[in-house]
Amino acid sequence: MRARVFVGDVQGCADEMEDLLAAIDYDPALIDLWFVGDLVNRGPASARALRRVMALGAGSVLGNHDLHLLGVAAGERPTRKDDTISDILEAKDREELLAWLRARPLVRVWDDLILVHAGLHPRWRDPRAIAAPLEEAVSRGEIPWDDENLRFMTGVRHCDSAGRRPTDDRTPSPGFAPWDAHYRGKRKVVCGHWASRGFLRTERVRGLDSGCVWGRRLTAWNAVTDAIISVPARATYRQVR
Ligand SMILES: [Mn+2]
Repeated sequence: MRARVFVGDVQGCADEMEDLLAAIDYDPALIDLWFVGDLVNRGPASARALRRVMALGAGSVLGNHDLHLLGVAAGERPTRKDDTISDILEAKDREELLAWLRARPLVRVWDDLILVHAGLHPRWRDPRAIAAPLEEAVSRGEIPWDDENLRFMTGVRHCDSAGRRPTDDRTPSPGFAPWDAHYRGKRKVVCGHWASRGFLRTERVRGLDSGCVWGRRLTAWNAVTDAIISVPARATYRQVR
């Protein structure tokens, strides 16, 4: 059986991705490779990272930074001063790169696992049904920026038992908890997005954002063996605020 291996937030850390592929002995014939999203932005080599994932034939769900790139490219979102996506926006193969991203799912479900960038809402009984119309819209180039479900799956950290999110996600008031405190689904969730929380292993969650772009590590999780392999960042590309 092909091993399924999941990789945390790359965010343009293309060199570390190469290090990690070597560390897991990546062979496309043996390993089904998936990324948790946020392939681009904040790191040094967004275009190279994205091209490499495409060339590998690997899968990925969309993260908030991937959506941001699509929004900037479409002229729907302003660039931010710490964006590092100009290499993609100015690339000859820009349309190819953007088209590939637009065709990515937001949620991928297997019998035993769910892959999503940030997390799942406590009241979603069927995350695929929630994601499908959103993916449809993204694939048409019509990103529903204000859709609460889209914002939740690509951006949640804390929420309450009804899925409401705090005004201040960094220091939430009592009643809010990490989203997975409310998650009761039978499938294990593989996600990223929360670098300050670091690698997370609980009964129901594998959180793979170990902060490579912040100078920490890039992490892979093997779903068959439940083993973790990680490589160190080669540099601190962004300072923790
Ligand atoms: Mn993210």
